[in-house]
Formats: sequence, structure tokens, C-alpha cells
Amino acid sequence: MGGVFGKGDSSRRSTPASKLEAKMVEAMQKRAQAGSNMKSFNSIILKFPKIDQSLRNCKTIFQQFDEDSNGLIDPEELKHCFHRLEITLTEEEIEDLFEACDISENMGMKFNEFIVLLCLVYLLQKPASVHTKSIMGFSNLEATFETLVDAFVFLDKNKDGYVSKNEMVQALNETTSGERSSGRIAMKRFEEMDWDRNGMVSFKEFLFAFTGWVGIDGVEGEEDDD
Ligand SMILES: [Ca+2]
Ligand SMILES: [Ca+2]
Ligand SMILES: [Ca+2]
Repeated sequence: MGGVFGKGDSSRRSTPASKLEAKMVEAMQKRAQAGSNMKSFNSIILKFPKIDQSLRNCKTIFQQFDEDSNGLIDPEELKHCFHRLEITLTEEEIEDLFEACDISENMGMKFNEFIVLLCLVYLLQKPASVHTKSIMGFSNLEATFETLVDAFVFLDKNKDGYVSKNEMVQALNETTSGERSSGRIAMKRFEEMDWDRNGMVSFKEFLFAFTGWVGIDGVEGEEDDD
């Protein structure tokens, strides 16, 4: 039952594939009301090195929670992790998150999967936390996650919680005058992001693509499932 997140299922467009995704979309739309600080696609690119650095630093956090040091954070370890970070999620939410981020389907979070998961948690938890007492206790990390959310909000012009191909093109056109090659690069980027090839990029897809771009390990190239 449920949970398999759209792999090979291209029948739905911009309809949330799961309860979790619906929540993500809702959280993203709420966040979008605050607008984006990003002025251009280039301003996102310029932030790459900083994001890269911050995500790499995250490795220590990962290792800390990988109690048996097998390179994976299993559901039990994840629960300890949330407990320690004072993240309150229901059992069901944790399971959904785990399932959604365990793209290598080995019942464990690899480093990149863990980062994506934390960022999704960040987005989900945000509205609830009134004062900005660092939710996860890692303020740098939160700033990075905020940048990623901000970048997504910038790209999602119509604020429906997904980035479409047109929006990607639009975002690029706003910036690059005269650089023709960038359009093609944008398309390539878009295709890299749209893993399930449904023509829409969800925040989760965006994050996974992002960890790949900044070269976070744990990304296993493209899967050719036919
Ligand atoms: Ca482990
Ligand atoms: Ca959109
Ligand atoms: Ca997609």
C-alpha cells in the first residue's frame, strides 16, 4: 500500500503523490507568501559554494547519528536523531519521510538522503516554531536550508509548490541576457531534477538534484529502470 513515490508513475501531474508530499506543497505555498530574497537565477548559483560547504559540514552530524557506523541511518537511528534534535513528528510522519527519502531503498538513509530528509523536516516544522530558536540546533544548517527553500520559492513562479519547465525557463530568462547556451543548460538541469519525469519538479526532487550538483556523495547516478 501507498508510499512508493511515483517511480515510473507519470499519470499525475502536480497532484501530490502522497500525504507527505501534500504537506510539503502546503508548507511551501505558505512559505511562498513571504516571497523570495533571490533576485535571479545567478544569485542562486552564487550561493552554491556556501551551501556546498555547509552541507559537507553536515557529515559530522550524519556520523554522529549513524550509531553503528555502517554508513546508513536506519529508522531506529533516525528516531534517536529526531529525539536529540527535539523534532516532534508523529510515528507516521517519520515513516513517510523515511520512505520518501530512502530512494536507494535499502532501509537506511545515505548521507545525501539524510540531508534531503532534514531539509524537508525543516520546511515542515517551520510554521510551528514561532521563535527562531534554532530548530535543529545547527544554525548554519538552517540558514542553508532556508536558502534552498528560498531558491525554490524563486523558481516556483505561480506558487503551486512545484517548478515546471516553463518556470525554469522564465527564471533563467529574467537573468541571462544574451547567453543562449543557458537555455539549454536550464533544460538539462530541469531534466536532472525531474526524476520521475512528470514534467514537474517537487521540492524533494529539487533537493536531491541539488545535493548531486554540489557533489555530495551518496548519489548513485541515474537509474535506468525500464
Ligand atoms: Ca547505521
Ligand atoms: Ca509552479
Ligand atoms: Ca517530477
